[in-house]
Amino acid sequence: MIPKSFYKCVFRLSFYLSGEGVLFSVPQLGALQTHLCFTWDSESGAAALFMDGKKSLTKIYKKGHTVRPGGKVLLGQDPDVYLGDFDAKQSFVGEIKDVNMWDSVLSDFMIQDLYSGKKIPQGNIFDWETTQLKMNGEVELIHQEL
Ligand SMILES: [Ca+2]
Repeated sequence: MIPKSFYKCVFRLSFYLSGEGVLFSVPQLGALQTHLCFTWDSESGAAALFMDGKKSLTKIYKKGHTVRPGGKVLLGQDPDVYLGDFDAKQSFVGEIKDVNMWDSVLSDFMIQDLYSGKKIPQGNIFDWETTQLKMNGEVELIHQEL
């Protein structure tokens, strides 16, 4: 039996590509900002999560799967159908910023550079600075000087 206190310090982050997701157990998110990066290589299926620059064990997820172009990215929502059927109780409450997406797997060093604030080429699928955000519900957009 696992003691109850064990559950208090473990938190799950998951990544989904049509159907079953891949889950990573990580320390619980706290009041301080956390840097998260998820990598997935379609050819090998290698999937890993980086939390504040530290890499998880690699899992194999959807080897050979491909992602079609022209999709949409939803932040802070859990859609039950494509782009819809949202439930306010399942929405993210907190702060999200600097979300970028690349079409290739960044090296561990690049991810550590990102975490430590060094500039690396911005996401080539989308990048936070030039992406048009469309907000729904109670979302505040706050501009911060870097
Ligand atoms: Ca849902």
